[in-house]
Amino acid sequence: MRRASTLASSVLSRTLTSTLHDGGALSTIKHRFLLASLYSTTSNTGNSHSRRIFNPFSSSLGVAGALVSAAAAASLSQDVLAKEPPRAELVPKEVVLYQYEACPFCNKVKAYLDYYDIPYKVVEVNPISKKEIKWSDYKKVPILMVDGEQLVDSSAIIDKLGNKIHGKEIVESASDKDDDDEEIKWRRWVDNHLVHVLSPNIYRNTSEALESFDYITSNGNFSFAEKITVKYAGAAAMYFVSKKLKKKYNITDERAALYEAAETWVDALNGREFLGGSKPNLADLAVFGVLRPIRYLRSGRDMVEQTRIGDWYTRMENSVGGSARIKA
Ligand SMILES: N[C@@H](CCC(=O)N[C@@H](CS)C(=O)NCC(=O)O)C(=O)O
Repeated sequence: MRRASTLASSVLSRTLTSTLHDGGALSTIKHRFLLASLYSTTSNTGNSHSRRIFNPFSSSLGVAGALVSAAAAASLSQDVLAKEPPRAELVPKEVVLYQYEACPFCNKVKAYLDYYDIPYKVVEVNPISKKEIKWSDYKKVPILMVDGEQLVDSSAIIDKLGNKIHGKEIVESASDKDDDDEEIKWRRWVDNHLVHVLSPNIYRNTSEALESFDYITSNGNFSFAEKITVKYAGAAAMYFVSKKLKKKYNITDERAALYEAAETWVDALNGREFLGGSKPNLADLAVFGVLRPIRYLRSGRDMVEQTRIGDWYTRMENSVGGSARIKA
């Protein structure tokens, strides 16, 4: 009990202290509590629907949503479901993702691995101790180990892995490419805009903050004492932090900003099934990846009810298919 209350006050004080600092501190908070855990699942199941059902928030509407998605999947044409798996000899032998299940950047990488059916193991990092990545100089997640090589930073990971599995010698990264490139432009929009709209939404009020932390603590790597304390202290702290984040990113109405982002994305599709045309490209995978952890939270359900994004999202679920995750 004493340990729990000490932990709670330490969590709170760390979080609140961070709010008094500048943007770097805000991102620390985001990492520790929001992104860190919101986007994860420590369950060892490898299937995207079970991942959603595992989400405690998906209890009623979420499960129904997953079932509807499954039915929609079954009715989709083979064309949409067809993927282009990499040549077997180019698939890495061992891929390990160090992640927070709820981290949008980690989920972006997972969407890529799932889409290309690249088997990967997951190591869920404890966002407080980070002991699982003590061996690395890089202190954020995702970290992707590919046959012993450490890759960091979600967009760079995807570019480098893409070069490997598509057999490209020259490492071309997103930052080398032109701003006019549509795929690049929207990948940048995900990193520079979309991810910042998510936190104020999932911590919008006390009930949504608790819903998010219930998910975070149920799926992240926390000790028993941390689970209890982080859930309540974190939810309370993030409720206040999300107000700060709104200011930082000039968001007045967080839901309006989320809906606007969803509509902006649908406009970008311009009637196409995917931004990539008949198949998802890296921008489709990035948008899908960062939205996946919130899809069956209140904010994600609202987004799908209030905007036109649902059809594209369902096409993406079907196209990405089940998780390629294997047991660690
Ligand atoms: N630009 C990086 C951002 C990664 C990032 O900020 N990750 C957060 C988790 S969502 C993190 O690890 N923060 C550090 C922390 O938790 O202390 C990427 O795209 O991978």
